[in-house]
Amino acid sequence: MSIEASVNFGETIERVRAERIRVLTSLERCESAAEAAQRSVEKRREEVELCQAAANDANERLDGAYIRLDEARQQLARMEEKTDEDRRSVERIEAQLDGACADYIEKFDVNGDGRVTPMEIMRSVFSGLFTGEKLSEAEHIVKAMFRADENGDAVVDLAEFTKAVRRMCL
Ligand SMILES: [Ca+2]
Ligand SMILES: [Ca+2]
Repeated sequence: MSIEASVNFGETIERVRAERIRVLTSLERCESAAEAAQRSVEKRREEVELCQAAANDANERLDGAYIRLDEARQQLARMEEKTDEDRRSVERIEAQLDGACADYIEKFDVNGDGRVTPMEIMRSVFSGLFTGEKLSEAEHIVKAMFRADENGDAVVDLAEFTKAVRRMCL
């Protein structure tokens, strides 16, 4: 080998060595970058799992809330149904009471003007509507009817009578 050739050979070896070092350094950098990326991916996966667990938990609680809401709605519907029933029942009782009041006024109302005077009540008493022990009941009724005379005109009309009876019964 000539001197020139051996110098060239030496340079070539140096270049190859330098290139090898450069490639190895680059490879190390790539490996550490890959490891960092791997760690980052694992961290992200853990975060995603935590988020999923939180979402599942929230979903379960939401389901529970929906069930409770549904139960509350059903209960409310049952209460409304019951309230309607009660209202209808009260209306029936009121209608019966109003009918009974009208019957009473009619019974005492001798001249048929829709109002009852003390004289008309007394006439009913003496015409045999009330006899014997029923007389004390008649007195009680007369007193009650005078109490029902709200505007003090000495007659009890159907409105006054109905109001008084409702006050006593409802
Ligand atoms: Ca009358
Ligand atoms: Ca009156």
